[in-house]
Amino acid sequence: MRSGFQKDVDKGLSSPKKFIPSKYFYDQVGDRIFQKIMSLPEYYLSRSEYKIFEEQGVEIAQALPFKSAFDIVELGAGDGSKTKLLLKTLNALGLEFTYRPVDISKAVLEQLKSNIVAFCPEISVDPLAGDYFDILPHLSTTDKPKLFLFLGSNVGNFQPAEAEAFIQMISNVMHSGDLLMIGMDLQKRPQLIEKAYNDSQGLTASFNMNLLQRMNKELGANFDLDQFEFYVHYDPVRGFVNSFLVSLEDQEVEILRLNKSYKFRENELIHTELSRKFNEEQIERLAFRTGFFVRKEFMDPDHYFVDSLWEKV
Ligand code: AVI
Repeated sequence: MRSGFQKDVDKGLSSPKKFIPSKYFYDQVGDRIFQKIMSLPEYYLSRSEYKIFEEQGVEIAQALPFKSAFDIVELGAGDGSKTKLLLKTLNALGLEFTYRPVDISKAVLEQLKSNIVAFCPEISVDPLAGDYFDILPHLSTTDKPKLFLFLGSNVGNFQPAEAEAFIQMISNVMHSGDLLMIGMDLQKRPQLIEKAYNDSQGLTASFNMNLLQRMNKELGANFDLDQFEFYVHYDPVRGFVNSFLVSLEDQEVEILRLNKSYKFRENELIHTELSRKFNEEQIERLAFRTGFFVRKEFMDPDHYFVDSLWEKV
């Protein structure tokens, strides 16, 4: 049977406009490159959101209406470095909650749990291992109020219709009065945004190129990395950063595990990622269309990034 990666690569490279979903950036090498990207001077996103949690934890706590114990369910928690700041503040203010990070990987969750417990042993952590689609429906059966977290501008990596469908899926398991906090990167000076994805050290380029390396390693492909180039473009009208790998010549690549060859024309593009930037109106509209109203917004001092707190109607 074909793996998800095999199916997605075949689908993407057989399409008239070639693409590979950006979720495949994150193998071990990709994870390491992404960690480095987050420390780049140009990549303001992580720092901006970190500042929000560092400086506005008390205000976030004050915006939570829960009168009894509640669950904090985090989708895509990563290493929890931002979330633990918030959890510590909520705990120090005497709020009673259980932190329930959701991830497909048990190993990631174990690591995350020990990070949180080492940072603040009083926090109760109850990880949920599995696919979002399997886990979410079970959550609606516990009657505790819930705060969902979907941070880090991860929502920006979905196409607009997919983002709406994903939020709708979360909304469907929520009860009236439950909350969802979404981290979104805001539209700002185009040069600043473009630089975050076109860094001087070429880390984002390697992050993209790693997709080719990953296909070589895992699927027995024979991509010649010198025959592809990274290209990124920000469209300030739509708020879309689109990343691509460009074929530098007419070439044919064989992928052994797929028993197939794929032709690339000179200058043909493989779309690798959308990193969407939002404005206020789009945020309000997305909230409204998925059954929420915007309760409060938390921004960093430069107003680069927002953690938008939505209440389920
Ligand atoms: C994970 N995600 C929000 C990052 C972004 O900014 O779209 C991934 C990334 N791609 C290039 N640099 C960082």
